[in-house]
Parts: sequence; structure tokens; C-alpha cells
Amino acid sequence: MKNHPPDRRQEEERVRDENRLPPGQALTLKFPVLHYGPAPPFNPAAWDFRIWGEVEEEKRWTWDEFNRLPRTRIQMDLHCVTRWSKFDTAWEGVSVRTLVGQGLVRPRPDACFVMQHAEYGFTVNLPLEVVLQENFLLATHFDGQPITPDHGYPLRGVIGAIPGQEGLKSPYLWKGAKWLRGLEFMSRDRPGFWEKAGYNNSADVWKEERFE
Ligand SMILES: Nc1nc2c(c(=O)[nH]1)N[C@H]1C(S)=C(S)[C@@H](COP(=O)(O)O)O[C@H]1N2
Ligand SMILES: [Mo]
Repeated sequence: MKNHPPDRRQEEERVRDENRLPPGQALTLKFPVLHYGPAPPFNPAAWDFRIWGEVEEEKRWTWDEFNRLPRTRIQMDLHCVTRWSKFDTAWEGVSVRTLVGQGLVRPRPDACFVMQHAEYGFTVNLPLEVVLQENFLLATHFDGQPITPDHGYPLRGVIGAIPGQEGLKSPYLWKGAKWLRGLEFMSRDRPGFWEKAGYNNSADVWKEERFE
């Protein structure tokens, strides 16, 4: 018997049967790269990660300090608004849920939204309650390896769907910023880069909230 690589259509049937394929999506076995502008360089000596806005205490972590924060691993299905989905992706990094749970970040009572700020001024907004879900991660590793430069090295926000956790809000993949440098906690919502360009603000994959 020959060993066949996974068959795309067969895999798609499987996840469809498992109710994991959102409307209008197709399974890909690749990992497409999508972003606006060039991928920035990384200088570990100059890099920092900042948390500011509606928090009791602002934070600034160097790359070394960031790597000593408590770490989390999750497996998620990623859904891109351009209609590809990638299943069972493995991520490792820092969970905002854990940072808040351990008191390392203390949102003020009126904090209701979070803006991710990335290199070159890229931004993306999410409700705080979504940022605090298990399916949002400040990820340093994909598939056991540091994220590649095109996918956001050294750090990206990533959000997907966790199979069996239908209670979690699951937005499209653009709601995670590659080359992430900070989180701004906000009392009022503001649109990010793609939201200003007409992407849907809440971006729920199951409701097919793609564009306004
Ligand atoms: N910094 C930055 N992050 C970004 C974007 C971008 O333009 N700049 N695009 C978003 C969009 S539209 C998508 S679909 C995903 C794609 O992630 P990928 O390239 O790892 O597949 O990154 C998101 N994060
Ligand atoms: Mo996208």
C-alpha cells in the first residue's frame, strides 16, 4: 500500500461532517500569507511590548521579559475572510486571559475594548471579552517553531475557533495582528486598519460577517 498525502477534499468532507467548516469557507492544507505592506525586521535589543490605556498599571516588557511570562498552548481552526480555512493549527504563546487572571495586567472597570498595535502603525480592534477568551493568543510559536517572518515573527495576535467550544466568539483571522507590539485597553470601540477599510467590525465566522 502506498502512503498518500492528506487529500484536500476528503479532509474538507470530514470537517464539514464535524460542523467545523463555516459557511462560504474551503479547506486549505497550505498556510497562505496575507497582509498589507512589507514584513518588518526584528531587533530583539530594541523590541518591546507595551500595555496601556484603561489599565491600573501600564506595562513595558522587553523581548526577554516577554518570554518569561506564563505560556499557553492551544489548537485552533483558522478562518480567513478570503475564504480559506486551516484546521487543527497548533499555537504557543501568552494568553491575555492568563495575564489578567494572574493580575499581571489589570484592566480598569471601564475597559471594554482592546486595540492591537503592530509595526508600521497597523491596528486591529476586538471587544475585551473576546481578547479574554481561550481562542485569542499572543503567539510566538506555530507548529512547535518560532512563527516565520511572513506570519508575524516574533509575535502575533492569533484568533480562531476551538472545536467543541461553540460558546466562544470566533472572528476571522484578520482580527489577529502580525508583528504585534502592544495592546491598548479602551473604554470605547475604535475601528482598526481593515475595519476602516470596510471589513465587518465583529467578524463572526459562523454569521459570515465579512464586510460592511
Ligand atoms: N500587521 C498586520 N497584521 C495582519 C494583517 C496586516 O495587514 N498587517 N492582515 C490581517 C489579515 S487581513 C489576515 S487574513 C491575517 C493573515 O495571516 P497570515 O498571513 O498568517 O495567514 O493577518 C492579519 N494580520
Ligand atoms: Mo485577510
